[in-house]
Amino acid sequence: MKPDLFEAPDYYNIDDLLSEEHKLVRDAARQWVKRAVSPIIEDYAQKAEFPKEILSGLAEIGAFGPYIPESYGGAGLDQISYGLIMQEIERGDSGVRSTASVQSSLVMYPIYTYGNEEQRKKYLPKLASGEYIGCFGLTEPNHGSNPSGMETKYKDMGDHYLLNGAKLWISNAPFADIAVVWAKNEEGRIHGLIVERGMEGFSTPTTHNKWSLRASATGELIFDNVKVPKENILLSKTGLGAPLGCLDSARYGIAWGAIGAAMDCYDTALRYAKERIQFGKPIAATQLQQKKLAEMVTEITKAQLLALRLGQLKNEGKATTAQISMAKRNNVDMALKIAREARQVLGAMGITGEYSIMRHMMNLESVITYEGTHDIHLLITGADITGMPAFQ
Ligand code: TGC
Ligand code: FAD
Repeated sequence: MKPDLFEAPDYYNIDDLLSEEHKLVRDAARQWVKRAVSPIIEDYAQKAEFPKEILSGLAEIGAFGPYIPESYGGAGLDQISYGLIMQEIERGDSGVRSTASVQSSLVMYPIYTYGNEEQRKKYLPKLASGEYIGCFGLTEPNHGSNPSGMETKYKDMGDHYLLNGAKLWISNAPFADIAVVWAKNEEGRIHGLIVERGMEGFSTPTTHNKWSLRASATGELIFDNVKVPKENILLSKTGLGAPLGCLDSARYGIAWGAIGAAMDCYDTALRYAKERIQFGKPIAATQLQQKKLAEMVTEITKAQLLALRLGQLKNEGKATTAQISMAKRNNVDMALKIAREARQVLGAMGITGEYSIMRHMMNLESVITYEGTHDIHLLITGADITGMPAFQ
């Protein structure tokens, strides 16, 4: 793979709207990605393996629980810093950002928000340091976009809960130490349970043959009469709103992360177009390639402004689920379109692992599907503006 010469576009001087802390956090993450992710990520993607050696580095840049208070081991940062960290990590690879998103928003967030003090103290510091890696089980073989139909269930056996069912497409599952699992009780009410590796009847087979997010480990969660201790239930919020609340936080991070992938594709294509000579001049001097590059930087700039405003709303506790959906949908779609265009700017070289673009493009095919598909986010916006949900 080529050396990482990345320079971030900032066409509208968005840096001027960031605080010194935001820039420090962002720059530390950017340097770390250049140093620790870029040199190795293509090899890991080619061999379809997650680079576990980067876990401690992710913890050091504050990627595990950026907004979780320092008293629980988190970085105690605001939502814009969280977004900027996700942007920088996804600039390296969406699969690495996935691991950070799941750990922060889908495992630490529910334990912090819906758990009790004992659970927070037991799990959060270890998750923040990367000593524990977590995963989040919502999707099932028969229930993806409509998780309310989930079949995974648990029974109160007096001194423990008995958990049965299966989850599919679970990021980090193959090596996770703990899983936050959403299951129905005997009355059909959804609860979160913390399941630990090693509990009898709990297994996590790996999902193979992915063309996308190859440097992220994906797997199943199988629960065959798993005895879950009673102290492992998350009680402060129940019902579908509990997992959906976690998704709000993860989708927000993805809205920023997608900008990173898009920036990397744009920057690579711009540099290549200036250097590649055809018909006696750089292809960057042709109108057709300029159209591609000019549209890319325009769309990145719009996405940056959307994410930044959403971050301000999130800091004020005012961002709605529908606003988050709009940003996730828009920014991931923007990044995927840019990856496809950037790939063409590089001609045949664009299909090789010498450059990051094709890997980003393949990764973004998952990002546009997980955390709510492109269609589902459109329907969330539609329901919000009309008051008439059209999911069924
Ligand atoms: P609906 O009737 O709309 O809502 C059910 C209950 O939940 C409440 N609610 C929320 N509460 C908190 N936060 C939110 N964001 C909420 N959204 C809804 C709602 O008020 C209601 O409460 P109540 O008290 O009235 O019961 O539910 P629905 O069944 O009609 O479904 C709506 C829909 C389709 C939008 C939703 O289910 C959905 O978002 N589906 C997409 C599923 C999804 O995103 N799955 C993601 C799995 S995790 C993942 O992909 C991780 S990838 C990570 C990585 O690797 O980076
Ligand atoms: P389906 O719900 O079957 O949808 C299929 C198609 O139908 C889509 O195009 C969809 O938009 C469309 N559709 C569905 N409903 C409607 C409707 N009402 N109207 C119109 N069109 C509709 N899940 C987890 O719980 N945890 C994880 O960590 C996790 N990680 C993932 C990692 C990867 C790499 C991938 C690919 C997925 C992951 N997921 C995870 C699962 C992901 O959230 C689901 O794939 C996603 O929610 C969509 O569900 P589905 O694949 O079952 O598609």
